[in-house]
Amino acid sequence: MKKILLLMLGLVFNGTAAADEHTVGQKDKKFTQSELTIAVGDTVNFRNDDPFSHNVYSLSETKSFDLGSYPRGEARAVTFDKPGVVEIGCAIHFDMSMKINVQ
Ligand SMILES: [Cu+2]
Repeated sequence: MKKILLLMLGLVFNGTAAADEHTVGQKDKKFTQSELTIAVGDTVNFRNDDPFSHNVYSLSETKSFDLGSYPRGEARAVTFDKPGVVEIGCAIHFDMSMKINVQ
């Protein structure tokens, strides 16, 4: 019983340990930041601020994902759970790119 309680406390602690949220916009066919440094466990919200659809994806080993394409005003979130560099792009506009350093 004691063990379980300690385990639960540990989980609560880890879950709230300064996990930050960041927002990166997509505006005028560019990511609003070309580079962003975050901590392991942080979440980045990718928000489309253009009047047309964007995509967000990464093929990086540190974090590979594809958020699909979505319209203006919509945001989709990714939590980065491993340290490393993540190269991010938009599959609709090939010259859109940014880099996230997860530390
Ligand atoms: Cu785009």
